[in-house]
Amino acid sequence: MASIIHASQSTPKAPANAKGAKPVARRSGNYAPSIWSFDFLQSLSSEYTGEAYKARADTLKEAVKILMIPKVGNPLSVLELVDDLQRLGISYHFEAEISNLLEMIYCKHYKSHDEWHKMDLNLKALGFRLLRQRGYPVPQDIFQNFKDEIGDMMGVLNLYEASYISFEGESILDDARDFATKYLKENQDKMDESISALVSHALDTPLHWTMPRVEAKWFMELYEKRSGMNPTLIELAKLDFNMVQAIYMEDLKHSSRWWSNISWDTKLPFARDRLVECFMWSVGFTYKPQFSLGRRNLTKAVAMITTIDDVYDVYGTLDEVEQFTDVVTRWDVNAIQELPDYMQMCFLGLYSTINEIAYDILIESGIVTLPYIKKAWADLCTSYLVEARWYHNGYTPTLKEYLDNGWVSITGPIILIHIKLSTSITSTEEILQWFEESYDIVHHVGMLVRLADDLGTSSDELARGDTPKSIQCYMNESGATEDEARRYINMLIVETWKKLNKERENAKSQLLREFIDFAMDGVRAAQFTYGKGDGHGRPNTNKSHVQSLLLNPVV
Ligand code: LA6
Ligand code: MN
Ligand code: MN
Ligand code: MN
Ligand code: MN
Repeated sequence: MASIIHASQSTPKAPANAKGAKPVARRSGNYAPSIWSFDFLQSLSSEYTGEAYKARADTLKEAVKILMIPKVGNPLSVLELVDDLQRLGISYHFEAEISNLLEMIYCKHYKSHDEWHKMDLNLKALGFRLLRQRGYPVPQDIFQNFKDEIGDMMGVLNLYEASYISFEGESILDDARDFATKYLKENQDKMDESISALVSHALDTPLHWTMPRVEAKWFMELYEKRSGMNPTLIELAKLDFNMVQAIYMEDLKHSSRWWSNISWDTKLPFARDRLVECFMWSVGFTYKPQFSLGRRNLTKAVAMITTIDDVYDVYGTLDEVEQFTDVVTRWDVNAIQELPDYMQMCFLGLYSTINEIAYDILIESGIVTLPYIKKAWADLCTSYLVEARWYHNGYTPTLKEYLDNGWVSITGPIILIHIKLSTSITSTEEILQWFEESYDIVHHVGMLVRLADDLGTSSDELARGDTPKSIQCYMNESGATEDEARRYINMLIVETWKKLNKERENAKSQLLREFIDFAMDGVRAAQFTYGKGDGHGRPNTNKSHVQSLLLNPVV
């Protein structure tokens, strides 16, 4: 394992090591600087803020509610409208209307097996996906004879998309996914251009795994060119995208002021400076305009996580990270003088920011949440320490050992706790109930984000010296090649999604369903961030998406 060792003279002051003698040998991340300056971020502004835009958007929404939704007739056009609204990123304005439409469609066409033979594969598959995504119990048996029902390409494409909303053990859907994937790949040269664009897009990432904002941006362009497209919908979609983007800009500017004030980018130069990339995560988890507080708090959390992760993985000595874990676990500001200089800044920055987040939540909801948040940080640091010990002892864990810790160390739990507490809480009892009900969901999300992160980051991590990740643990215990290990990890991702899908169907309360929707969006953000490499650590990987989602309005 090649690791790049640097002496510490580039830091502001070499931290004293235990014996106070020779300089401490430290690894380096060799991270590229941020590509987004403070001044640039503060200069962002959008024209889409005034009353005139809001009034126009309201008019368009009314037109959709009054003139469009009540007029759709047959089941296919109802489902296509719902699908279009979702893909255009505006379905959240019509939740009640969509619920009514789907309830009607479900009762009439999907509830009773006797109705199924009247539908073609396309209608079955589109309805299956839209209904199951919202928790309706449509069984996989609807596709019992799918191979005899292959007709047009749209049917196969919708079957492909539907097959991702599967549960464990549903072999018809596994077959359907394999079949449709192969069929679409093999027939791509025989399709119309418009369908071929949809198919390539779907084969790259199925809809169920796609970040809603990314899909909206992509789909608007396609929809606009479609014959029979609705001008009201496209105008609303564009306007809404731009108005929501204006809110993101304010959230981002706010976050960037905090990041500049805390000064970690200059005072802790060994760590990644990735404020905008951290903000992208927050949009991934909560894209809806009303969740500004959630996005702002989450951005702070992710930025601090990114730096502290580098302390454990790259910069800190084992003694130092043992000590840091202890101080965070005790949440003891009085212990700060015991820490090396650079860790004093880490701890006090963390301590102040977390206390402030808890304070903001207290103002907003009247509820004391600090005990839960600081416990989450203690758990995170403890999981980081486990990995640091493995690394320093040259130990390769089994895949199971690794993942039992890795779902925590990837920050699934801590991020979801910040989201839950920053979005919708009404009482302490509700928080306690949430902890109980959400444990499995949080576990699955942590696993998925961990596996996606390992696929995208472990090559760089190993090169700089880091604990073996899931791919290497699996190779070590099974003798598999890296390719085989990556395929195995991808299979685990499909299987873990199935568990998460089941949780969505099983969720009894509206609050839990809303939480799972955040959680799934977070997994989508992870698959997006790491789909083409390390989109969090290497700033150019997702630069064009930052521009397209956060900076440039749609025209
Ligand atoms: C991952 O970096 C990192 F810094 C994150 C902030 C992960 C983001 C996950 C979220 C927000 P790295 P490691 C859910 O790949 O060391 O270094 O755990 O993480 O593999
Ligand atoms: Mn900077
Ligand atoms: Mn790391
Ligand atoms: Mn780490
Ligand atoms: Mn990683």
